Amino acid sequence: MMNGGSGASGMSSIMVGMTGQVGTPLAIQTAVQDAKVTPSYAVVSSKNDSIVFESKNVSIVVLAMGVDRAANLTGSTPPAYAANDAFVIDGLIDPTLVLQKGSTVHITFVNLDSSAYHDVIITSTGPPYQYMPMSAMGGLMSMMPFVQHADYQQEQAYEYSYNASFNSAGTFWYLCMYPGHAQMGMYGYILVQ
Ligand SMILES: [Cu+2]
Repeated sequence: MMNGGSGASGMSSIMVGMTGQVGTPLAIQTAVQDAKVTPSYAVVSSKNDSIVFESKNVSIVVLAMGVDRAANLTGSTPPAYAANDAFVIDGLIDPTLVLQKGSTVHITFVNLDSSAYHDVIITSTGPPYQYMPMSAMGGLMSMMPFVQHADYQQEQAYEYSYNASFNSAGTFWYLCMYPGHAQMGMYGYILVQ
């Protein structure tokens, strides 16, 4: 396991290398408003905590934050496995995303946490995840830098965008690569059919 003493110093050097001023600034209010705009091709079910996309050209806004903030923002209850941090997509917490094979997803990631770095990546490797999820990333399909937390005094957040392609049917997950976050349940499920 990677949780020993020698792993800690190696981890801090990785974190120094991967954090910093990453992401484009935007107003927190803008991010919250963007997240409330659901495209016509997205069928959002709060009952199933799922979003079915009826287009192969998909755009999503993925917000990262602590579970309490997510519950306040959405008015819904985080899944039981989400211990600390969560994603909010189209007003749902860690929803299952149902995509069509051959889809391209334009991901706009915004960190709305007040204190922690986050990112969102796609993998075909399912939970449980280790403290350093990199070690279980045989199925990594996308990568992005960690984005700094929001500044609630200045009402400013940071975003980072990229495209992910799903060329084969199957099961995938989106998760945060920051050490410990996926291990503590910062992930959601993707079904490509
Ligand atoms: Cu995170």
